[in-house]
Amino acid sequence: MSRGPAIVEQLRAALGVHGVFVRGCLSFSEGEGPHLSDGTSARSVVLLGNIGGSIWPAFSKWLDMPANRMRKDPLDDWSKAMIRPVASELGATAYFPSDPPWQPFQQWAMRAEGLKASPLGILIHPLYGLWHGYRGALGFTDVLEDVEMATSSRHPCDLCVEKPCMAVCPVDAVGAAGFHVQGCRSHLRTPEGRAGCMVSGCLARNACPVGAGYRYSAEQLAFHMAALQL
Ligand code: B12
Repeated sequence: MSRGPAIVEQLRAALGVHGVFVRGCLSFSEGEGPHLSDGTSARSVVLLGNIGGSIWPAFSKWLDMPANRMRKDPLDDWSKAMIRPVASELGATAYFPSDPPWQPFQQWAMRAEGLKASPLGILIHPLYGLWHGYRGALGFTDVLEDVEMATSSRHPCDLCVEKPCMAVCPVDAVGAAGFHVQGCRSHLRTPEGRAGCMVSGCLARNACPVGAGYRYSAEQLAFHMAALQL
């Protein structure tokens, strides 16, 4: 019997209280997966992440503690503090999205959850829209079988005729040519950007009609925008 279901259960029990969800599981053929801490290649990866503002209550409480207020990358530090202990219990190698070398989290999510890219560059989920992200992933030496996870082949952007995300960016940073990072960042430093996107979040992301119920709170939006501007 595969240990997959027991691992998923243990992850849910350890991380669910922090708002971190098991998002998907994918397997690799020999030598194709990311490096494990023992130097071999992973045969499976389990993706962990937030759905809507699920992590915000636990993370903001942690961030309020005096020892955490001055951290440079608090969300990365928090994610590591939550995920590393359970990775160690399971004998898994933990990967984090912002740690170099960047692991292909979005490719993994496309494979594990069937997600597709939105015009913003971030993946759109049929239910959660653009309001989700990845907090870490765990690599295992074996293929985890019998793990039942939801996947979707539907691309919500195909059904969206108006595509409001592509019309609202004041500096056209979101367009057919992809996301223009410098244009976005320069705008965020202007008085208009500081009073607009920096306060209420990326206008293009906010304009997406999919998963509006999972939208981040004003506080969380401002936190992510501040991180993007750095
Ligand atoms: C570098 C990076 C950025 C750069 C983008 C530079 C660029 N032009 O590529 C900057 C700092 C600008 C950025 C911004 C944001 N990012 Co970013 N970013 C990353 C990071 C750390 C590495 C991407 C990468 O190169 N991976 C390496 C390659 C090998 O992996 P890959 O899966 O094959 O790569 C895919 C991406 O490169 C993607 N891609 C191509 N062009 C762009 C452009 C943008 C803006 C993004 C986000 C992705 C993207 O296409 C590739 C094929 O699938 C990833 C984490 C990760 N490890 O992947 C997060 C990540 C992609 N970002 C994420 C997010 C949420 C954002 C922001 C919304 C955050 C914010 N503060 O608002 C913004 C997006 C701005 C917007 N359009 O609204 C999420 C996306 C989740 C999702 N739903 O898909 C990730 C996965 C991090 C996470 N913790 O979940 N990001």
